[in-house]
Amino acid sequence: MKIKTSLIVGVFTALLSQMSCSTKTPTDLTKTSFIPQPVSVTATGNSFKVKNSTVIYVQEKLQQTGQYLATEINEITGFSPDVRTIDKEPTRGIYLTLSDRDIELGEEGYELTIDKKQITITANNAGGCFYGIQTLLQTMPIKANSDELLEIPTGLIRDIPEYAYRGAMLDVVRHFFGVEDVKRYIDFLAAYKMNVLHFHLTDDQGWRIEIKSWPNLTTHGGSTQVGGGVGGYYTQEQYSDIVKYALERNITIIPEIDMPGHTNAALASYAELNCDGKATELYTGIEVGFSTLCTDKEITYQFIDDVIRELSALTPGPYIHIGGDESLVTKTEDYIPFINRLQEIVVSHGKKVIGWDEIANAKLVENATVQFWNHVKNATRGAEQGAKVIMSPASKAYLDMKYDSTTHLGLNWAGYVEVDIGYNWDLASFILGISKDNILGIEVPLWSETVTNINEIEYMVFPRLPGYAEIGWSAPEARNWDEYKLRLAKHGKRFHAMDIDYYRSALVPWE
Ligand code: TNX
Repeated sequence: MKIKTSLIVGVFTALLSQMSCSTKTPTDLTKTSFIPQPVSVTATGNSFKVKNSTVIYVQEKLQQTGQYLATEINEITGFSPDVRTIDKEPTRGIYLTLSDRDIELGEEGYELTIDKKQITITANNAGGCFYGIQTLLQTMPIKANSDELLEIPTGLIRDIPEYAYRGAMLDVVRHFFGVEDVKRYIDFLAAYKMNVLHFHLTDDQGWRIEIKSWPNLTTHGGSTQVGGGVGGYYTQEQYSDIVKYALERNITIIPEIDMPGHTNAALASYAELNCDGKATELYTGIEVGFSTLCTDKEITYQFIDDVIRELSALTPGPYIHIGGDESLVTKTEDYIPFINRLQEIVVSHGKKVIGWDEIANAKLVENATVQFWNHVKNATRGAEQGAKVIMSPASKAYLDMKYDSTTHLGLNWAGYVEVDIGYNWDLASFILGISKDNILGIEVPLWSETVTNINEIEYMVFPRLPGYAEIGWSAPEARNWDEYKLRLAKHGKRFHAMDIDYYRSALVPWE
């Protein structure tokens, strides 16, 4: 009899705890696995309920940001929240507001307050608000269960990025990717608070951006890719559409025209750009370092001026990337004056120069930025000239490096980059003598010799991208692999729900 009673009590308790488990409100904000890790998260133990009637209130200048949030909430819940412009603080709902009193938040910081009745995101700029939204979205599932109320734990988050430049590169030359694929890539960056897409638009295998004054660049030069496929290119309208899409997500597009090497597609399209006056054949292999513009012909500089002029007019962001890497068949005595003159052309069109680390061998113009990828000496030379450095060390940050010897895609010339290798390093201690003051931020390039479609992009990008985003956003003291891998594991569910084809690294305890 005694046994029976305790059994009944036991079963009853188990049932009760199961019931309370399935309907339990998530009330501890500090338990959310945010990536990147915010500067501070405080929980207040209650919850905000997102309902069909929830309204998004915005200040005048934040209408578009509010609309973005409404679309995201619609994707998650199926609700269609109203976005209303308001000029004083509401008493309930979600409120996006700009403040100019919180100087500490800088250009991109934000404060997110979640109360029982109201969620408020405050920032100095729309960009900061956008990041507050990204943090808020990480408190919600990618798709909510329709029969469950969406509840968000209450608390306060204050957050400011460590570095101003947090980017990824996409090589659309070796294999071409259409506008929709590029937009999906941009969405990935935005979700993890990255703010730059470096667009590698020209190389030996193709020219991917329409230049109206030199039409053969795309009609001929854009007509193939690695392996001999049909290639492709963006019209100027398509490029502008991508720029706009990125801008709405606080992402700056940095277009790259790689010169004087990596130019076979241009050399094949216009005979006059070659020193011998003969057009080359189109190229579909993956060797590097065999092509060069003819640095002592005047037409070369006319060509560059036209290209940079058209591209600058299409690009609201401050930078043009001039490449400058692996110009193995350009003599040093030609390379240096060429880069010097090229920089002047960029400046004359009102843009700032970025180039791969080799450009530090030339005399850098004011405000030039050097992108370190492989040569420590070049990065140091750049810093000595007063240039800022973007950190993209191939051995840590190349998204086209294989995870391990069994990875079916990617290259391994810089080694294998498992998820922990990609995460476990710090920008400011990577190169002796290059400290935080010299560094603009991080960029992770995805070269596409072996990557042919969006699923393959996803496989190389995930799950490494969130870790790079965290390196750029969160202070090194706040980062540690053993703790990070648990948060990353929780994001596996998000990748899955977003239909991202990610690499299931054995180092991460996926849920
Ligand atoms: C080196 S990184 C290159 C690219 C290749 C890449 C492959 C750099 C500036 N140049 O041309 O695509 O390696 O990993």
